[in-house]
Amino acid sequence: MTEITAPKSPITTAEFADEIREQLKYTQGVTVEQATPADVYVAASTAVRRHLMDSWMKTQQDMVNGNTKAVGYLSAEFLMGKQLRNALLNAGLTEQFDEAVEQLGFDYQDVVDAEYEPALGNGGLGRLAACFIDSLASLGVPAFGYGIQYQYGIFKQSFNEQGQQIENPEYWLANEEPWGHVDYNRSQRVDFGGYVADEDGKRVWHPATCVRAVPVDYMVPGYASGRVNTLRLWTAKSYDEFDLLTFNRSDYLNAVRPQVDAENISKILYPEDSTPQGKRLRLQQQYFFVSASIHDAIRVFYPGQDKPDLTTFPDKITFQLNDTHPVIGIPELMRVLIDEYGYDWDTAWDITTRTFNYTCHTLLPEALEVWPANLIGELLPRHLEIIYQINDHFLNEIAGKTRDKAKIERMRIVTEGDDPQVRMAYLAVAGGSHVNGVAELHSQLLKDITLKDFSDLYGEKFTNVTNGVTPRRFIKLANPRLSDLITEGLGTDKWLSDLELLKGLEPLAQDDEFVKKFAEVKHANKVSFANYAKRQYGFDMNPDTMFNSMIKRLHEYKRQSLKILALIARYADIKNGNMSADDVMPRTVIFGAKSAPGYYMAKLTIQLINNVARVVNNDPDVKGKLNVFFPWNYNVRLAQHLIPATDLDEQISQAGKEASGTGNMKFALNGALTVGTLDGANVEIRERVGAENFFLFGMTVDEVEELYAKGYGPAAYYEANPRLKQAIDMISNGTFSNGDRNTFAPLVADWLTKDYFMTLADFDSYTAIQSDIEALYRTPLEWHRKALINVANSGYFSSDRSIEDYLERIWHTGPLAD
Ligand code: GPV
Repeated sequence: MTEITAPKSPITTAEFADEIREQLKYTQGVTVEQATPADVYVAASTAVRRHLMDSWMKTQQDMVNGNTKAVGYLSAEFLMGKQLRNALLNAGLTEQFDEAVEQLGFDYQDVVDAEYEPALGNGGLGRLAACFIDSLASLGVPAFGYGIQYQYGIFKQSFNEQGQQIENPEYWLANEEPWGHVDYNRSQRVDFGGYVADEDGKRVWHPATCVRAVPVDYMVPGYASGRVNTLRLWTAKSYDEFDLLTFNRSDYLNAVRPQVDAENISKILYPEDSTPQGKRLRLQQQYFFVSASIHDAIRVFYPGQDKPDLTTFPDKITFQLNDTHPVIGIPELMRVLIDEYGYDWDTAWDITTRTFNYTCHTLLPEALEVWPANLIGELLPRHLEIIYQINDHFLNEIAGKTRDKAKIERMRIVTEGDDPQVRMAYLAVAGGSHVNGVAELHSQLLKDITLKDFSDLYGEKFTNVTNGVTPRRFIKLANPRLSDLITEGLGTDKWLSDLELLKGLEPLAQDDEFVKKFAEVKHANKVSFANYAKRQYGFDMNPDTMFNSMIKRLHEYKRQSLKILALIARYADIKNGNMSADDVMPRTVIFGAKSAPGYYMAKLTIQLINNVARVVNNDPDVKGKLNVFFPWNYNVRLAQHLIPATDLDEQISQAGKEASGTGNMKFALNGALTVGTLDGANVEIRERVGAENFFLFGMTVDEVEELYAKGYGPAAYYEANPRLKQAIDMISNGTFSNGDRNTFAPLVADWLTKDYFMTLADFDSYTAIQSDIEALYRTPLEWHRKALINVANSGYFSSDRSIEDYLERIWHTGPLAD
């Protein structure tokens, strides 16, 4: 007997169909006959939202009235993915929806497809924020996600004839958007610019301009918790619609200028990932959402109070800083406490440092945000004063802890010199209670290298919380076949809220019949993906080949180039007849990646992958043996389709560079085997699933360091390995550029002279492991057994577990009482 605990609404299909009809009629004003799938999508979404309303309101009331500290997750990115299916799941309305929509004469897939994906994030960091707010709600912890409702999310990617990336604006709000509720009555004023003056012994900020931050609220329904939290995304509006006087003089553009300037603040997401952009508008964005959120939290937790006792603020809410983007919140809270509420410095500092905590998501020192003090002074003059004061206090404090002058100098929050810079990561460590990295190895390296001086003096602040992913979206919604099989195997569906229960599948890995069922699920998922890829992209994929995926942002440190070089080497082997047809294990290699628009090397790598795909896929000599596909515009939706269909997953960054990775977790949970380096969370995945169930290759962090120290010369590797040499030569001689030798010359030159991430040095061990991979794949039962063992041992990588770690180690709060 299988135990089913998933939420199920008592509403019948007929009743839900009536609710959809009613929405169509009274909200949208169309009949069922006139309605398009997009209309039905809006109507059904509105209906689901109504079902969640009571829980949402109750959660908010309990949060304000109760005494459980809330979590405010401050993040410039929330990469939510589509909402409808997730809301249906948590409202217990999935079946009713599927049937009701069919009864109304629509295909439910068409209805679900009508939803635009809100792509308000770049990659892992933004998706992590979305997983975290899902888990917070599912655990019943009162929480706000605070961010920006960008009008344009991450760009829509396409490829031109030459295989180059083209960025197109993604106006996701072009159609009716039923999830966000624009709450004009809860808006906040955010000031900018101007000057600070001494008045009655106080510093008073006289801003030059202000914008209106209007909250757009999204429900964040928990799974089986009865709780619905809020994602509050701010949108920028002008206070003055336009200047009538100017308009009457027919100077239209100048008349609407204030409006344009204000609304520009939430216009567009910066498409940079792990590389900070020192842009004025970006700093405005950061301050805009953080200032609005802090004031919002005071409004929520001290309703109607003119003189609230803000010494209790850290007991009401704890703010998690998702990387350095919201760190301007530290001087902002200081300013609010001192200037707006009259607290003295020490009290304000005590409140502030108890309120904030900081998560760092990188190891690349160049990726830590730094702002010119001049720019901060121009936009936020009072904050700059406060930052300097924090810096002074901080330097005094550490002078009491160490006599090492050089160390003290290195730890300045604001650098000295003509063009002083504010180091936001340092400000975050000084101004908060805890600092965490996002995987064991990452947190260790933060302490040992990136933030060593700080961990020497403030060791107690440093901790680790390994990332996780939500099993609701990334197993249940993405992989219904596997979900059913897991439930069958465990005899319960409780694993969806307690993912460690997957461990119960381990004995079944010794049951050949169960392993065969597991293999059938994978195959069916591959067939589905092949159909999807045909429909969406026109690709012809053979589900009887190994599906080998590499999906992530295009970054040199992630080493897509290692994959492409190995692939070219394989192509050459087949073409040269170095491998007999029988030796070749047929593979379908699938890439998904966006590059930052200004990242030249990354864009050239995209172009190379596309052209390798073109040549390989059109070469009759390798037909049936090797195919390469690069579906454009990789996003959450594509991830949900591709991950369940993947046999082999690539996590091949240079050791010591990937903070954690979260794709690696999604793949392991969906029964893919990983080929990877000892980097980020790969280390912990391998520990849990077992070394024999993970394809490890490449240098370790220590070996990388040694090789840098010794002096790394990539050309020697090129000369020493004929397969590597041939692969690079093929790129140079124009094999993938219609004979043109210049197209990819910058890539080749970089590999041969710099190769900062040591792609060439790891080529040998990467290609060597391929024979292990292929040998195993030839015995499907053994392959799938190992894949199942991966699933069984990956329960730790639920974001529910990450949140529990945050609760225990950092936030010191928990679920609301019932
Ligand atoms: I810094 N990450 C990201 O997506 N964008 C950024 O700007 C920065 C980090 C990523 C890391 O690269 C991943 O290793 C990590 O898994 C992810 O953040 C979530 O922690």
